[in-house]
Amino acid sequence: MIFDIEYETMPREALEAIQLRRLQATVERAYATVPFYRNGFESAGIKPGDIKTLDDLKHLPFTTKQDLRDNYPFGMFAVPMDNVVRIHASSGTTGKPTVVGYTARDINTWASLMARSLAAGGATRGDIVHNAFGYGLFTGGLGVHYGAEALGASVIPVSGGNTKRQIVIMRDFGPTILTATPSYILHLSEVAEEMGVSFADLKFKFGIFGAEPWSEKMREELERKLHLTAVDIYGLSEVMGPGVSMECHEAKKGLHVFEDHFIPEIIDPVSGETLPYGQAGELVFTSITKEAFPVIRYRTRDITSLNPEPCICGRTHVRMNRVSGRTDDMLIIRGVNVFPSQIESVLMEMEGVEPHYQLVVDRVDNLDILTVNVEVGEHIFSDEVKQLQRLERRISKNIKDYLAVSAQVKLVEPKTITRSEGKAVRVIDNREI
Ligand code: DLL
Repeated sequence: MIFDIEYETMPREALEAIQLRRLQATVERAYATVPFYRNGFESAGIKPGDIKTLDDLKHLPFTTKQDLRDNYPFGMFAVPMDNVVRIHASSGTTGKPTVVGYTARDINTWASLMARSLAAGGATRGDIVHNAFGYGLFTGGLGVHYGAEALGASVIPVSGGNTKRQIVIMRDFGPTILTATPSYILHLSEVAEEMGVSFADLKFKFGIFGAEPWSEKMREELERKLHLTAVDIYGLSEVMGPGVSMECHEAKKGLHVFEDHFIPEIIDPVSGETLPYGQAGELVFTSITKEAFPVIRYRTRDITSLNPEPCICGRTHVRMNRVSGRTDDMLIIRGVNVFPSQIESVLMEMEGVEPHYQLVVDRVDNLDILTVNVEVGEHIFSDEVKQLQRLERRISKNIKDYLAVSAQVKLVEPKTITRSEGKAVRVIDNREI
């Protein structure tokens, strides 16, 4: 397997020359083989030959999730089905799933990128990877699996669920790398505690967590509870799966985008204008090496910003700051924008509050009411009602002070909020649209 790690530290100019060649080839092929792209380019009055510099990318039309749905299931594939060796799909919360395909070469590229991601996160050949990302149509399980094998590590394909059995495996097999969604990790640590297994006695060195937003405070909490170094992994099935960008364990400060395969842009989600480095907006990706499912200016709906500063790890690839949320997860409560991850940061500052919460939004008499249900520890819950009410008021005040949003806070009994085995459902929106 070729890992192409030399690209990770390449001087900018050399990297950009490679990106341009790859972009031109991708645009040519998408135009020639996918009617959606050909029609889009034609409506915009652009021919593939017009892409002469990387900057010309911004003249190409965007691709949205709706476009993928309109071409469900295989309409965006750029190769005949004979050449497709794998299909994944993401369920999404509404509408049809988005379906993506991979050629044999795409699978190799992905495995190599995932090996590079795991290495950036601290893994090496001698490691044992406990892979608790779900296997199946979701890209997390198989993505990590192929990457770990390509790296030469030993992978335990436990997937999500059967949590007690997972704890026994962790104790008996001695895995050194843990991969899962942060919300499932919380659940795992809780079950371990119930079973009398302490993470301090396990062998984990690094936790590679992602597939959902998680705050810096949550990182601290997980590192403390699990006795490991936690790093963030990002990706989406439309662009490839996990391994689009990855935090290095040396800096733990933003995720390096694998720019030899993907070109990131940040746009203003309303005007579509490209934004400069440092400014937060919607992340857009163009794939430049994929065969079966190339994406051109795909709007991820994820909110972040890009940081071009050099990193202590030596990688020259631009970093994206951790994703704070999705444009479609952003709650607008009486005109104030708020992401669940911001509420999470406030909650996790508070003594006695557990990292299990859910936000419920209702509309009463045309007013949006945000309720934050949050668990507290056993010892707190047995306190007097008055004390609990005081804590509720304190949390509510902090949310108001930090985020300028009014919320009703409800402390709930330990273990009453549904635990997640994959991505947590943080928001229940009861408002009628
Ligand atoms: O979640 C791929 C993945 C698997 C990434 C395992 C990391 C680890 P999808 O199911 O298509 O793919 O969901 C993609 O999840 O657009 C983000 O909104 C969110 N997401 C993924 N990683 C992160 C992260 C996989 N590290 C969607 N931080 C993306 C915040 C994330 N959000």
